[in-house]
Amino acid sequence: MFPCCKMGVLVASLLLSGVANSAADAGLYGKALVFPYETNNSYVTLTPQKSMELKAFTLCMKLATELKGEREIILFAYRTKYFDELNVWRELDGRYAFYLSGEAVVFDIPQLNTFKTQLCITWESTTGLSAFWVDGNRSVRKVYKSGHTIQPSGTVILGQDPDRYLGDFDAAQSFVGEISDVNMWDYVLPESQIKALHSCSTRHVPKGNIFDWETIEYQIHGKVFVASAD
Ligand SMILES: *[C@@H]1O[C@H](CO)[C@@H](O)[C@H](O)[C@H]1NC(C)=O
Ligand SMILES: *[C@@H]1O[C@H](CO)[C@@H](O)[C@H](O)[C@H]1NC(C)=O
Ligand SMILES: [Ca+2]
Repeated sequence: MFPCCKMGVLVASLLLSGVANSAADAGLYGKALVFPYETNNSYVTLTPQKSMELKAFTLCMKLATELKGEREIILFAYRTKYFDELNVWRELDGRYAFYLSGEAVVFDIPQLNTFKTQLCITWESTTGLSAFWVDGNRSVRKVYKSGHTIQPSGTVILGQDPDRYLGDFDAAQSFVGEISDVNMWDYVLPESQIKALHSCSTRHVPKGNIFDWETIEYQIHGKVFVASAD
């Protein structure tokens, strides 16, 4: 059985790895990041394998949270010095959105919940076609920011929304729950591969060339725990 298929029931195997400014770690195969508290200082930075100057992407992650109601939740933040280049949110009104330095494109999809949901986002600059995918099922497509290029040399953060590089976090926007299987490609994966990722038949899915959860380079700040996914 592949670890990606196992539900993240938290047992006693929590490891505290929250030493600020510790050296980067690598590889989270079979693991989940647990954000147990609402804080303004706990987060994880991810180091991409290649430049994030992007004219297309597929971003996938598995998320579980019990946050609900009128609450913004940051799900992914990629920020350069002055701009939010790619931020993914659950908005106050419960819809989901991503922002490419500017206004958002907003989608009405099923809510995240206490069980793992595989959320993917695809975007492609030439057409601007964008979509959210929930457990392998695609939302309606929207046209957003055609011709745009995401800029390189920023930092990816899980758990907090940086209003400046890299700080001004707001606990009321932080992520509380579990994140695993963060994978990202610099192109749009076909539907068959996004569905295969969800059903764990990943043999024919190329590994993420920006982030690959099996080898991902990450650094934990504050109270974020690495736990076995099973
Ligand atoms: C962060 O949270 C702590 C504890 O709740 C609080 O004392 C502090 O002022 C907060 N810092 C910022 C920058 O909001
Ligand atoms: C996705 O689609 C499948 C097959 O159409 C369906 O069984 C499943 O419930 C859908 N999942 C979600 C999260 O909508
Ligand atoms: Ca903010």
